[in-house]
Amino acid sequence: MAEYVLALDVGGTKLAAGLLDRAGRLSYRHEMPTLARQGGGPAVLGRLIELSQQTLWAAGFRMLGTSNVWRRGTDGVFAVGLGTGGQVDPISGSVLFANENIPGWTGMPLRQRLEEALGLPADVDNDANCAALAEAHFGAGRGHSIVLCVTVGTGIGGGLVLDGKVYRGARGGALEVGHILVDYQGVPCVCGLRGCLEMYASGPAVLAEFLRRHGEAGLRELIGVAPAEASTRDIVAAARRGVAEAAAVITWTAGFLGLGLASMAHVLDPEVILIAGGMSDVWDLLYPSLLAAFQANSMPPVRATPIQRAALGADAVLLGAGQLAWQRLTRRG
Ligand code: BMX
Ligand code: ZN
Repeated sequence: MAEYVLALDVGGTKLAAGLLDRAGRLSYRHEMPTLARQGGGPAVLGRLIELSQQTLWAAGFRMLGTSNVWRRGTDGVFAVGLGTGGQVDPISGSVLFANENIPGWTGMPLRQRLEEALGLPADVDNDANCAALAEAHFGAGRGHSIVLCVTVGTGIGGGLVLDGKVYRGARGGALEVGHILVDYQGVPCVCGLRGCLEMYASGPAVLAEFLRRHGEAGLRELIGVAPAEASTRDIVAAARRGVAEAAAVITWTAGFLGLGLASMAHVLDPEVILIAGGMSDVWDLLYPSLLAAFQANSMPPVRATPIQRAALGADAVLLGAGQLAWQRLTRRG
């Protein structure tokens, strides 16, 4: 008899789902694009529910009557855990505020909708909180009691795990570290503020800065891509080929990340800082400038804080979301 929970991840770019067993093994992983700008929040929720059902069906599970368990013979899926972009009320499981990376997500009663659609008890938390929980328990944060995990992808998210528990703040809004202001008169942010770290150091910020510097002609001539098809990946690939203008933008981006991390470290003094999310795939390109900026902008003793690449890769949010669901089942006994 095998026991599972369904783990879900809603990011600005992709939705992911998988089954997690008690030992932390993930299986039946499925993905689909978020298409955040197509149909708004209700459409994203519809796709998430479809992905959930597909994942359960593909693994051979069926919901029998009103049992509140998906069954495959004697195996069962007993709960669902979701990590999503946006600030989440951990009690109601509703989105308190999501920025324009997921339009129409603010106010979405996610726990209630998932419970209705899937017939399973649901827990919901911010995606970066989930990644931090997973890294602290199973990843690069193991053995540390104050772990700050910063996810750098479509957005920049943060999670702080203190003695194994996620710190959520008074209202569920803690660790929105992508919105630390690094230039108060700077670039308008998707959250409505101006000059947020996310506008300088996220994945999309790399492409945006390249365009500010070199325009569409620069994309064609220096990178060799048509502007309509260009992505941050193209800039990264060009930097690796030795295109100096591309490498300079990545260095600039990493510098802002280091600056932002210095502010976080001054507030939190974590034992270790972990960098997760899609941009951690280019760790070798980011790390030297990131570390230099961190050290140049921080005071002793926090200047000595180790900054490391997270260990769980693209599955960190799923592993943490599943962990939330397992924590609920364990509490219930
Ligand atoms: C944004 C914000 C955070 C989130 C972070 C990383 C929204 C929708 N998102 O700053 O809550 O943790 O992005 O999100 O308000 P990702 O989409 O890059 O995974
Ligand atoms: Zn912002």
